[in-house]
Amino acid sequence: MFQRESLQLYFVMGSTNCLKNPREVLTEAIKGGITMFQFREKGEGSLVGKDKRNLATDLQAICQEHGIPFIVNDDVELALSIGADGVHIGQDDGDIETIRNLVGKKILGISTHNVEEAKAALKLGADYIGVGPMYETLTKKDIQRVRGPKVIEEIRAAGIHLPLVGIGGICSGRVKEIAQRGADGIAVISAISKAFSIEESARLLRQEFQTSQVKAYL
Ligand code: TZP
Ligand code: MG
Repeated sequence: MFQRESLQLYFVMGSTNCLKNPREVLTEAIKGGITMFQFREKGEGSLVGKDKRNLATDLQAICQEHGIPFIVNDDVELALSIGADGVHIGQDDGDIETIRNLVGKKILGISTHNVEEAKAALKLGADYIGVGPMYETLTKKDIQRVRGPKVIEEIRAAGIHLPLVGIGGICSGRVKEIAQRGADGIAVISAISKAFSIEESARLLRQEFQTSQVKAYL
């Protein structure tokens, strides 16, 4: 069963986001307190085929060892073949209803940008939604316009209580305004993957989130 508490500090990454071995990066991030992990192997220079699968299964094993849910971005086939805990998809990653049926009881996360998409995700049976981009980011090139944390408030005001994480450009100092608007967590790539101390960065982000979370939607 998926628990919204798992979203508190959702670390997303693939090999191209890392300055050293992604296995080490993930291990340190777990030590620092991440609560969920998404394998997002995409973009220029990313691994494909066997190499991608090998990295996925290595990272999955690390997550399993520590009881951290392991989610695969986009690649439903990979997720199913290795027995991942779930899949995360965007608005353009195929027919969401079909994917919901394919993944069955596994966790399904959907990227959304506004109230309409959040409503649709709820209808289609998403277990959680990612909402963004909260801020400008250099990590993803094809982002839609920045919405800011306000969109979280709009989604909650529309009566949508789905588990929700903010994503995009989130770093220490920017966590409070997301937590206070009713998010269940933050999803981050570079603030953890490129940190000087990955463990410390994760610890700080989790602490910042926990101290300002508003639990109005539990
Ligand atoms: N989706 C919207 S913004 C983004 C994704 C995957 C990138 C987030 O990366 P960072 O480094 O946390 O800004
Ligand atoms: Mg996608």
